[in-house]
Amino acid sequence: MTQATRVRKASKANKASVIQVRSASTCALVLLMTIRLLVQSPVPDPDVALDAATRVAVIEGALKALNDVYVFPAVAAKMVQAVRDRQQRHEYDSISRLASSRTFSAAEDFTYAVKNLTIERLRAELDAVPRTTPSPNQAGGGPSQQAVVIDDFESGTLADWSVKVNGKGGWFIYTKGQTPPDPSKSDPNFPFSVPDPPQGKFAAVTDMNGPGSRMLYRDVKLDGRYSLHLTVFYVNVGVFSSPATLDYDTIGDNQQFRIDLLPASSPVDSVAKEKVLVNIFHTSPGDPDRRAPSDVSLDLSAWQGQTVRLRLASVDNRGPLRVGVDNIRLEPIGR
Ligand SMILES: [Ca+2]
Repeated sequence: MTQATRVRKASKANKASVIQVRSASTCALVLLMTIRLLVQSPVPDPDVALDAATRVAVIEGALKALNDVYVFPAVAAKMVQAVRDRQQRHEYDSISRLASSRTFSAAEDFTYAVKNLTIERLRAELDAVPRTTPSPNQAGGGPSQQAVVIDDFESGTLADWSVKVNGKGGWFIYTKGQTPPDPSKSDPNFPFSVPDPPQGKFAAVTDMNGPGSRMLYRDVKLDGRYSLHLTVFYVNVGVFSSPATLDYDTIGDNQQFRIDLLPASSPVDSVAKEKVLVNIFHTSPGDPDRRAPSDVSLDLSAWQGQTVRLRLASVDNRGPLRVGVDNIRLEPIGR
């Protein structure tokens, strides 16, 4: 997990700018911003004094809201821990007052206030950058919902992902389609040559200097009805074949790129039907040897409320199959 903490805007072309909370240390920022924004709230009512018990209630409310609404549960857990650590160090003890437009008298009120005011005021403060996932309180017809960016790779890292590689090569961040991200892991006999990143400056790509199987995956909490969208491309030197395995070290050919949704509990290298919720994309024998960057999408509303695993896998033992992805996002459905 990167330690870089960033709250940033999505591309201007896509007005659906999105909060990207990228590290455990961001939790402290969110909480402090929450309290700071509440303190700075332009409301006429006098401040409310925060005694120790009330301060704890605010923190607990923020952590509960985080767990309830944050889209990446593993990240949320680390963020919660970061706040717990700071709490242990008494770093929040100096916060003694809270501005309010109402009188909060119970912990439940603070929980409500944190859940509702935090995200909304963060949005206003950050030039209308929307939340990472819809608040349950707005799911039934509140303001129009914004896309949730799972990753556009503009962080320049794969720190939010897990990678499993068998054999040669790997998943990389790249920025120039004619420049291998790691020349030592790129086959010079078939030089790296893929489209430039289709969105922004960075995208994710596989490169290799020999046969292998390379899986890129992360867990996503679907806190509402969404359709998944991602920009997908590939450049294939070999001949496509699609056996029902991600094992490259087989007697037969295995040359394929597939994207699947798995239960979070599934083995990351399984393609067994009972281990896969749905296939999102796959190559087939006879497919063209190049795919220009283009959108792939799938309605994920059947898995609303679940934490699922998004897995991108490329296998090659017939020559380099370089695959890429960018601009992975969730678009709300029906809101
Ligand atoms: Ca990008």
